[in-house]
Amino acid sequence: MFPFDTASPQSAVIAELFNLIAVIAVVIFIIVTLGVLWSAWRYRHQDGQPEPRQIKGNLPLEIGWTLIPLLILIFVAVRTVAAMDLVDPAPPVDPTPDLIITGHQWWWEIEYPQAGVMTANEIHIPTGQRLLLQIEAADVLHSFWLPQLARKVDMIPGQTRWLWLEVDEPGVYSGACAEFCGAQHAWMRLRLTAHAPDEYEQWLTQQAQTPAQPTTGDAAAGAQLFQERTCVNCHAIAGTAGQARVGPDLTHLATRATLAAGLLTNTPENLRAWLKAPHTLKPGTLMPDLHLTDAEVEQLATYLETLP
Ligand code: HEC
Ligand SMILES: [Cu+2]
Repeated sequence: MFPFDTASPQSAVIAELFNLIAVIAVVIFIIVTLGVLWSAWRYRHQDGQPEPRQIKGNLPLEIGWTLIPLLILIFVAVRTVAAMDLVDPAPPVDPTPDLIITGHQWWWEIEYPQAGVMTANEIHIPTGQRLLLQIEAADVLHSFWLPQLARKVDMIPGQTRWLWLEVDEPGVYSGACAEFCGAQHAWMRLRLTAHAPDEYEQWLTQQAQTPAQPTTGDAAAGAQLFQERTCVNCHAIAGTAGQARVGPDLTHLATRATLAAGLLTNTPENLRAWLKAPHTLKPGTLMPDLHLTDAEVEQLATYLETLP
């Protein structure tokens, strides 16, 4: 979980470069600081002491302190370019993304174009495969960042960027938006689960299913409300008329671990609290408070929970 722990070949290369530059910088810092302290002490004002020897125009010194930093910088530049080449090779000419990630104020849209799966805020991938991510922004600048796995990628409206992503070990990895994007920037969290390949296939197959719409009870009443109470203008649920992409896809909401981009764990109580008063929980969120009655909240939540 510690952000300096690496969990992908790409982040290992980044960490190695970071450590190398940090060591060089610390050594230079120590040498310069000791030099400054020593001269300040050695040449401090003392009565009767003559002016120290002046070194203006000393050719060997001037060549030395130009050449040494130049060589250090060339070394760092060569290592940096080599690391960039390993971490971030150019995408193929006609790229087919495995995932499309779009930053929204304040949540992440996650699409698996080949499987036709849409989800939000929680990425699932198989281990040991190099995936190509297409990175987009819907509204303002965001930045896609999974510290243990890959470099940061600025998300810029109207510009497509590409990122290679690969994870060695199954597990859950945290990420966040790394570019200030408005009031709830801090609650734009990301969660990546890396599965063994067969487990991943199960997850993907499940997500690709269109759930049956309920026909009785609270759940059916909730389905009706979902179409009537403007939810449908912003949210998609597969198998219904709702196909909007203003807010997160809710088809398989019940399978997600969190709500509202990491703000809440996905429990029945939290789902109801969110529908009742999204702005109390996430001030400024673009999900409107629709002043639902407790009965309506209950029906909508039951509906969303019955869609597996
Ligand atoms: C104007 C567009 C809009 C309308 C209308 C709207 N929502 Fe939302 N909804 C959003 C946005 C945007 C978010 C993401 C909020 C965030 O995380 O900041 C959201 C989040 C949610 C979430 C949490 C999803 C997740 O994956 O975290 C649920 C559940 C939800 N809405 C249900 C509803 C229901 C039910 C209705 C109708 C009563 C509704 N919404 C109406 C825009 C809307
Ligand atoms: Cu953001």
